[in-house]
Amino acid sequence: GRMRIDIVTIFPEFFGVLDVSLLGKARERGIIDVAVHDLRDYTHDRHRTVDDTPYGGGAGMVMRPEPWGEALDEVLTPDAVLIVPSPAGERFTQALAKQLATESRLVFACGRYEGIDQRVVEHAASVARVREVSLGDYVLNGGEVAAMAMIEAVGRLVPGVIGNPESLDEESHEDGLLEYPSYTKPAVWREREVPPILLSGNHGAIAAWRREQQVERTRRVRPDLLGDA
Ligand code: 6GU
Repeated sequence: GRMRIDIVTIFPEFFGVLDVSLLGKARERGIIDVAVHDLRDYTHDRHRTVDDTPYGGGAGMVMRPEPWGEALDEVLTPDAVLIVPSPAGERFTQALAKQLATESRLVFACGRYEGIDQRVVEHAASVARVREVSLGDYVLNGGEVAAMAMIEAVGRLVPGVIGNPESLDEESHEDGLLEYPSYTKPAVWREREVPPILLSGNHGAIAAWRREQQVERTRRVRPDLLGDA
């Protein structure tokens, strides 16, 4: 275990939720150390300006490089991976989450508006490893919610965060398939029965049924995951 996460954002209060649940406990236990930094603390003008109009014209605002430069000078060390959430980034996957979970230091640069001046990313790449990462093909207002999703996906893979690590082996995406459906007591609820095979005690038959459910569900809702097979 033991991971340090720094987050730079103009909305530090967004990250209050990291105090609760699984990640909150991991922080209390000292496995994950999170520090949130307000980008506006690295401005020097009266209005604490972080954005300006885009060169070349166009809609929206772009985050100015100077406050980002000063913030990253403070938090970005050569051993860190800088993650820049962006709809223009590579796709975030369980494989990337696993890779990031082995790092000792992650820095998240949460941009708003139409993004951060690209020179910030280029400069950062001369200091540390940089990944521009997207959650998927839709647009959020800024990187904060995306960073939160990535921190949760990565954080739960850090050794010691989850009590029962075997539970990680049976989830969606672990074997390239979606998860099988789950049931618990009562055995009949509102006249709906739990699939009888799950009550059979036949562990081989149960494993085969679950695999069949995984394949069927994946073919129905995510055929792209199956490829040509
Ligand atoms: Cl990482 N950022 C933003 N702004 N929008 C997104 C995203 C990230 N991933 C999907 N949409």
